Formats: sequence, structure tokens, C-alpha cells
Amino acid sequence: VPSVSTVDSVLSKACLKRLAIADAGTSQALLKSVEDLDDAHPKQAKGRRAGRSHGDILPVTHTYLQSVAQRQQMFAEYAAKTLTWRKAFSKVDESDLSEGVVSWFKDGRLNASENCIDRHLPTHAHRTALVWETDNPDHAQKITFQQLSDNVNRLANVLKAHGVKRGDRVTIYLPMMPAIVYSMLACARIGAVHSVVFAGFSDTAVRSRIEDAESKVVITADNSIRAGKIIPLKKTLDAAIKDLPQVESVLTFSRVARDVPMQSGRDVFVEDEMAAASPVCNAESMGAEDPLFLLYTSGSTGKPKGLVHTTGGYLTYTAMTLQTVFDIHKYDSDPFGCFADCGWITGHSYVVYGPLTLGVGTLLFESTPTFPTPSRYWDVVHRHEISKFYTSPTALRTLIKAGNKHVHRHKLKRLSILGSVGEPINADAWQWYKDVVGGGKAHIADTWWQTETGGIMIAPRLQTLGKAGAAMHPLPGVVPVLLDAQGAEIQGVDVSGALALKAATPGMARTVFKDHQRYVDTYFRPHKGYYITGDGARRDKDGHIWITGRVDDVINVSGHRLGTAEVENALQTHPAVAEAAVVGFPHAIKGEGIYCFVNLKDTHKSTDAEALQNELRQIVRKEIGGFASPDVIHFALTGLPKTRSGKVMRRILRKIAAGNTEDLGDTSTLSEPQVVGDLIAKRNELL
Ligand code: 6R9
Repeated sequence: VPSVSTVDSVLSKACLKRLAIADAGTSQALLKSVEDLDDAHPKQAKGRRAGRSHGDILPVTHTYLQSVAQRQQMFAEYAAKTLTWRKAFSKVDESDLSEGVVSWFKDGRLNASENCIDRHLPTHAHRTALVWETDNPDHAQKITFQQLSDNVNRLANVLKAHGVKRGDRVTIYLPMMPAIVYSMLACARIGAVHSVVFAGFSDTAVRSRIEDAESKVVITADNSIRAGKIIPLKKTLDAAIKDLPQVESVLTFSRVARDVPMQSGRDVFVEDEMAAASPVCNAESMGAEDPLFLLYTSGSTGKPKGLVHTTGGYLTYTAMTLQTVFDIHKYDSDPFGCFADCGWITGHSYVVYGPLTLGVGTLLFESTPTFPTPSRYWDVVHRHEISKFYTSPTALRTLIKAGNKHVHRHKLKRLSILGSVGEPINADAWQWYKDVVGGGKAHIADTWWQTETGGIMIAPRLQTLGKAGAAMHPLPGVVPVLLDAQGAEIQGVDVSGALALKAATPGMARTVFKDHQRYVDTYFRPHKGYYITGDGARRDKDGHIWITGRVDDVINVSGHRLGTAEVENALQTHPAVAEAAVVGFPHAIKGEGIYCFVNLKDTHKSTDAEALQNELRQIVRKEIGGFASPDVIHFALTGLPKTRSGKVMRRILRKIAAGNTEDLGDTSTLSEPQVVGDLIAKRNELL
């Protein structure tokens, strides 16, 4: 196989086109978009490339077509070159999407914590690894790679002392403090599998995740603090694990020193044990396909799934995409400014594993975009010399609302790349990001990906101009297609369909914990040979991709993914509720809001509406978490629209909630058409 760097000279464009078609069935539209990629905006392409050497990154020296034609070789070369392997791999891509199998670098061995820490110590021990921007802006702290190493090694030894072994799952329920990174990497060091649960989840939600992961050890903090408000995290965990004997140890970090209840024999103050532990703990040699972590995520049905990510492919893909999308190089001196929480995949991939694998410092942001003022993000950018910035459209919309006076341009001169993730970015927010934050000059990267993909899949390329609200181009080696309802690929331009992926990338999730069948059924069974994303997308006349939103019953509230069934199940636990149907509806700040249609039992139809609405909101907060609190609770006193076979017609409910009632589509199958009029009238009263 020729080396990738020689590919440019060896293969002609025509030859590559044939290869791409043969290898990946690349559609004509894709080819067209690729030609644009190579040819569009040559001026800007030149300007961007000038002055920077991309010699250490393979993908950007490739055209997209080359990357697809030689995808296995490209990923293999990057993995071999960028990661430190205990044992080199000889197997590369053994994936087979038609069977739901994803496997990369199978016989290679490595350790993730060694890749994120140890190998940087000889040259960069005193470089900042973590920039902790505490809730109080005056208390920021920097942690060097050496300090990171000491803490991770000590904590790894403490975990061992509590009986944690290779393969065991450790649940981490922590706010954005250095301890969350120590905990993830300490698990990785000893081969344990971490399961981080976002600290905003309720006790019920944490409990079900601890139970599913069968964790014996949980790591938490006494309290957390956000926007000046103290949140009793340990107390919530105590409620979660009440009468749950499987949990043998609760390792408690101290964030806001206050009295916290400690159960003797189970709960310990972990900093005391770390101080007494050795700062040296040998890293386990792990197989590339050994699990690194579980992360629970919502789907359209059933309980949240524990997606399993593995070691070699995941590290390869997070580092490579960070380089490709954000133009970051090994040991760049500016810390990467990803404002996501480690409780979500963005925090895993672009706060922790991507930057640290490359030896780049990373921001841990504990606060909110508006605390103490809406200038917070820009103060952080300025103080910590951030040049690559990554946030969500919801945060941007919140800041837009607060007014431009809070954006201090002089503090933002350094910003060159502005990323967006988690939900579709509306054109207004995109333009504001570009003009007001980016001074018209910064590159806007709207990045589309999912917990399942592990890393960014579609984003505008650095060398092209973005389009307001479009994710645009597949990254190197990524092969997206649009499918029609029968599962046939939709060719051409100016078309829409279900977004699917046609080739396995190294960072994709490998399975659902303890339920491989569910993984296969959810993602690979609907259309053989494809990974089904659950999103819809449009390919515009230039071949650029626009994500149009979920096509299933998943909603996206402030970038938090939520199954409507989860909210319905919570509502149904209330004795007054006969049935509930939950849909998303457009929300000016959150992107999507939560609209609940609730039919009450006859015995409760005259209950005080406001009191009942409060109780129902409370129930959802308790079952899931505050971020899932419903925006609208609509008592559907004459019933929900159903087909004659009794199925709730959610399509109609979505339209009613959105106020799109001019064209309700086909209503001929409704069993009681008159309920629709009642619902529309009531909705107009509520909103
Ligand atoms: C990384 C992350 C995944 C879902 C995904 C899609 C939505 C993410 C997006 C986007 C439009 C973007 N989504 N990025 N929609 N444009 N740039 O967010 O993972 O929490 O699993 O959510 O989020 O609907 O399917 P996750």
C-alpha cells in the first residue's frame, strides 16, 4: 500500500473518483460537493493554509475523495503516528455495517491515560493541562500535566484499593471540576470503564444508570455550585442509592466544604485517601477494542441506552477530528475552549480525550454563560487566551438575547475558529456568531455528530466559506447518504431524506451495554448496510448538507437529548394521568421546548389545573432532571387524536403544538376528529 502522503502525486482525480465509487458507492451528488470542496473559494483556501504547516496531519493534506478511497489506510496511518501503542496493530478495519459490527485496530494495545498524560511528561510536564474556570470567576486554577499525572495515579490506586478491577464499571456523578477528569483517566488507567452521569440528572435517573452499569463504586462530590447556587449533589446520590447494596463505596470529592452526610463503611472523603496513596500506578495494557467508557443516551423508545465506546479507534477519531475541524496541532499552546459539560459526549471527546491526546490544554467550565454577567464567555476567552471556541446554539441564543453590549470585541481578537454543536444552529444565531463574536473574520464550524459517532462527522472545511446554518461537508473518511422511506439512496441535489452513514469510522460506538441486539436493531436493522442516525438532512444545490432535525421521537432541548417516551413515562406515574403524549415545539432560546398533552382520569378532571401542572412538572424533574421540565402542560380534556386502531397521532400533535394548524395533513383516519378542534383552541389559549 502506498503511503498516504504520496497519494496526491500517485493518483489522478479521475482514478480517485472511480475508486470512491467502487469502494463506498459514493453518489454523484457527493462527488459534486467534493469537487466544490476542492475548487471553491481558492483565495480563502490559500489564505488559511498559508503560514501553517499541516505536515503532521494527514487528513487535511487529502482531498475528500482521496480520504474516502483510502479511508482505512488514512485512519491507520493517523492512528499509528498520533497515538502511543504498547503493541502496534496489524488489523485495521474489520467492521461490517450490514451485521452491525464496528471494529478498528483490533490487535493493537494501548492505554488511554498513558496517551493523555504520560507521553507528554518528558517534554511538557509543566504545561497547563486543565484550565479550571470555577463558578466564581476570581478563583480560576491551572493544573499542569505533572499535577494531572499525580492526581490520576493516586486516584487510580485508591480505586484499586476499593476493589475496582479491569472491566468494572465506575459511575462518575460530578460537576465540572478537575476531579471529573482525574476520575475518567484513573478508570482508564486501570482498565475500568467509566460511566459519567451528568450532574443535572435526578436521583431516579442516576439510580437507573448505576443499576444498569452494575457499578460497585461511585465517585461524587459533596456539593456542586453553579451561578452561585449550591446544589447538594451527595444528598441526591444518597437518595439514588438508598437500599442499593450493589454500591459498596462512594468516593466523595470536596467542592463546597459543608456538612454532608457520610454513611460509615460506604462513603469516604477521597482526597484524604489520595493524599495517602502512591503517585505511581502502572497503566494497564488494553486492547484497542476494550471498552473505555459507557455513556447513556436517549432514544425514541425504552430506557436510555448505555453506549459503549472503545479505546484505540475512539482516541484516534477524537484527536483527528479536533485537528481537522479546529486546526489544532500537537502541543499547541492555547487551551482548547470547549464549554460543554463532561456529562455529555462533547465533554468526553473535546474537553477530555481529544485535546489531552494531543497534549493540548483544555478548559473546564463550571459556570453558566450569564453568570455573573452575559460577558462571562468572552472574559474567559480573554483571560485564558482561547483561540478555538466550542459551544451550543442555545448558549448563543441566550447571549444574543442579553444584547451585543456584553460582547467585548477587543477581548476576542484571538478567536479564529468558532464551533457549534448539539442542535441545528439557526441562521440568525450563525450570523451573530460570525459578525459579533467573530468580527466577520472567524471561521464558523457547525459540527454535526452524535453520542453514537464519538466525534464530529459533518462540518464546514477550514478552507471553505461556511453557510449560515449548514454543517456542510463530511469529514475525511465519513460517507453520509440520504435514504428514502424504502431505504434507497436519494441521488442528486436539492433533495431531503433520512441521514445515514455508509462506512464505519473508528470512533463509533460498538454496542449497547449488555444489549447488543438493541444496538443492531436500533441502528443497523432498519436498512441493511447503513448506520441510521435518526436525523433528517437536506443536500442543497451545491451538494452541501443541512441537518433538519430528528425524524424520530427524540427531542433536543437546549442541546440535551431527550426521548419523548421518557417524559411520558414520568407523567404517567401521577395518579391523575390517564394518558400523555409529549412532542417538541419550536422554542426561541432552547431550540425545542417540551409540550405535553395530558388526558386526565375522569375522577381528576376537575382538579385545580395550576396545582396539577406544578405537580406534573415536579414529577418530571424528579424522574429525569431539571433540564427536562415541561414548558407546556396542556390538559386534553376531550382526549387525544387517535387512529381507529387506537394509536395516538403524534404527527398532528406536533403540528398543533407548533401552531401549524393550517394544513394538518391527512386526518381521515382519526377516530374522533372533533378533538382536534378542541386541542387547537386550547393551545391558542396557552401560548
Ligand atoms: C454531539 C451531540 C445528537 C443529536 C443529533 C442531532 C443533534 C447535534 C447538530 C445537531 C443539527 C448540528 N445535533 N449536532 N443537529 N446540527 N450541528 O450533540 O450528541 O447529545 O448524542 O445529540 O443532536 O439531532 O442526532 P448527542
